[in-house]
Amino acid sequence: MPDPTEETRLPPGQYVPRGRPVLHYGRVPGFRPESWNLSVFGATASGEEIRFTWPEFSALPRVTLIADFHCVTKFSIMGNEWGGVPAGALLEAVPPDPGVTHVMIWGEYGYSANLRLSDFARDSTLFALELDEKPLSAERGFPVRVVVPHLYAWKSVKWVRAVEYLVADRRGFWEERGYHNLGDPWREQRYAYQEEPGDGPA
Ligand SMILES: Nc1nc2c(c(=O)[nH]1)N[C@H]1C(S)=C(S)[C@@H](COP(=O)(O)O)O[C@H]1N2
Ligand SMILES: [Mo]
Repeated sequence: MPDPTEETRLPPGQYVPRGRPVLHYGRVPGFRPESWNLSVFGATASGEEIRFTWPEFSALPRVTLIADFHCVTKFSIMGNEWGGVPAGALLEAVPPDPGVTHVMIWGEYGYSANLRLSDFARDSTLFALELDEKPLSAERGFPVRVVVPHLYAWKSVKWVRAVEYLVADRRGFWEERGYHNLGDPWREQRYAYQEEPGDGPA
């Protein structure tokens, strides 16, 4: 019998696979705590780039969040328990310039994903350091990944290293390669050809 609560939580066209698939482009990076940092750059209110060292970032207050995870290739991973720093806390620590409308999240090796500031600022958007009360595994994004549960999972950048504040929208890695600029799974915004005027950068 399908679990009826799970059924109403599953966006159109998605299925629940066995286990928890791991998916990414390229190889898994290493982590050196002495040289790791997380940079916030672009249109910050101060005009300065701010860099969090590993001791600084890992000491930020954390919350836990139970959320589902929807990959555009159609599998969904239900009920993940993430622990991490809310994106709102980062916005408070490093205020954006009033003209900021979007952010680009940068991972290791140049992977990137763009978000509207309103999507980034949601309470459910986290910089996750833990999954199921344990540090992330290397292939899930250790030490830190972004989690944006209300959008397709390609926006949930693993091995995150930077946040760029943008005053105009710009496409990230998959958004440049034919995927939808917004990526709302409930509206099945999978591919760029489905975009309507205003959904993407001019
Ligand atoms: N840095 C980076 N983050 C990434 C990706 C990637 O290729 N590189 N792939 C994305 C995609 S398409 C998916 S479905 C999820 C998969 O997360 P998981 O491996 O924890 O299931 O990571 C996302 N984050
Ligand atoms: Mo994905």
